[in-house]
Amino acid sequence: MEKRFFLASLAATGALPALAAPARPAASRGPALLTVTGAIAHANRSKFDPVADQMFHKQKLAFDKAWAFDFAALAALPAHTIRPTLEYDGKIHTLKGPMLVDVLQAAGAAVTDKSRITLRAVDGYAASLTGLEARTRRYLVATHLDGQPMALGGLGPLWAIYDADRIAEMAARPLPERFSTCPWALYHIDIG
Ligand SMILES: Nc1nc2c(c(=O)[nH]1)N[C@H]1C(S)=C(S)[C@@H](COP(=O)(O)O)O[C@H]1N2
Ligand SMILES: [Mo]
Repeated sequence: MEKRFFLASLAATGALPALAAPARPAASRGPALLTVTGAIAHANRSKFDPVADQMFHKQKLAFDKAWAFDFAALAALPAHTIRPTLEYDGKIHTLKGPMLVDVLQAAGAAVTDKSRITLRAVDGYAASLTGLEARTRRYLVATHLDGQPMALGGLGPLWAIYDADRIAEMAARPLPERFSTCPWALYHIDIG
């Protein structure tokens, strides 16, 4: 059977997540920017390695199963654009990237409205939200700010963010209180 067809039929049976690109061998991938752990169906990398996974180790995290995304894998998912006012300058900015729920689906995560999702950033900052909030707030895993990829050392390379101006509960708050559940420099998502 042709490989592409085989993968497509696997996806159709639910054996593979529908949105997942065929897993590329680790050696041909770019560095993982985002690792999804917890309630996921499949792995595309090894379990937690106390040597290679030092930052996870320092943040006292470990996992048996993980799905890692490089930049290309995230860029291959349907991109959405939002235009929220950011708190740093009070101006409207454009953020683009895949929807968080699509990223989780591509990772084979079983997300329900009650799922507990932890979004964790490289500086250790973490935000906890439910599957319902991920969906209704329409969180993006933003890859671009105002048309540019975001630097590590800035807000990137990934920023979990929503369009606060378009979420009544957030728009009602002062700017500095709208984005507390939006980690920049996102690198890890755990599904409880
Ligand atoms: N990585 C990371 N993301 C973060 C934070 C942080 O400290 N680190 N602070 C959060 C909070 S509490 C707010 S109000 C906004 C703005 O915080 P900041 O000024 O630290 O960016 O970003 C959120 N995202
Ligand atoms: Mo904050």
